[in-house]
Amino acid sequence: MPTRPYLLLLEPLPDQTETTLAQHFTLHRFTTLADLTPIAPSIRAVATGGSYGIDPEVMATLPALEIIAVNGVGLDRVDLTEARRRQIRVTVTTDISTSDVADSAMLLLLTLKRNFTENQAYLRSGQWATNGMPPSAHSLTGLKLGVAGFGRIGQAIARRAEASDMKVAYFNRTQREKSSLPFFAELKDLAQWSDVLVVSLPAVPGTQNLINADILNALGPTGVLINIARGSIVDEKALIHALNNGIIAGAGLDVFQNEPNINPEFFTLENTVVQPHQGSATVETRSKMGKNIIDNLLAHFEGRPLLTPVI
Ligand code: 8YV
Repeated sequence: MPTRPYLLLLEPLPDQTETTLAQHFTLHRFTTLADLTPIAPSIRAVATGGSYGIDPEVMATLPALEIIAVNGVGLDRVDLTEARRRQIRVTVTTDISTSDVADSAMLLLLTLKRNFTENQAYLRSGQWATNGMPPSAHSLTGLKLGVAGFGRIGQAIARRAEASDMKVAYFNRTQREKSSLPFFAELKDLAQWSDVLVVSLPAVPGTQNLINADILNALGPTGVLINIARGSIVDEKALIHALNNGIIAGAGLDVFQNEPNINPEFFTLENTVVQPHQGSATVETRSKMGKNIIDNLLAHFEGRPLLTPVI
């Protein structure tokens, strides 16, 4: 029987996914470069998370690498130029997480607007019986929601916002002819128009710190920012300043710079709701993403076309 190809796991996958992978591959879990070095020449495949990617240093130590299967849709931490140069195939979990990530944007928005966190704490501390009702929250109905980045996830957020009776417009690199929603060619104009600005842009060099002080000023003192894309798209210093000084009203954040060692200011900011990069983290979606990883890797090693290739 031929030896099973060596697969380097850079980020843990669901148990079931790892069990199936172990039936077809010799798994090696990444710990340190030193630990990887002896086995590095044998590694032919990598499985990694979208937010984890692969360090250029790690990629450089794998001379036999043929394929990188990304457990996500973000490619900001994979050097695609180098992958192309080395003819390494790259796959992503196209469209599998779209609905969950879009739901996550609405979850953050509703949590913020409807005072969910405060109301739950209020009830649990027994204040309902002693102090009566907490202060009323704010409605989504009629608010203007601007989607920055109108790809699959941005469009799914727009559909959900429309179902919540919000007005929706979008900013994108190019106008989507198929959409009848208002298009803004300038992000600042969209921010000015919006009560809620949702970031669903890809993290590419051109979007780094795109949500800066200027955009936050345009969003204004009643505006809120929701980010379910990548931390690198938001200038966090400017965001923290804006949140602390009433330049914007609040933020709902699933993603941060330097995850998981995020800026500790986010631990205590009152007008902010946060979660640790959970957009696609449901059992159902993660299991489908895991299947996509397995199917792409098996297709590659069995000489069949990849399911969801980027390269
Ligand atoms: C995951 C993601 O949290 O799709 C992406 O790019 O960031 C998320 O779905 C991530 O891939 C897990 O590391």
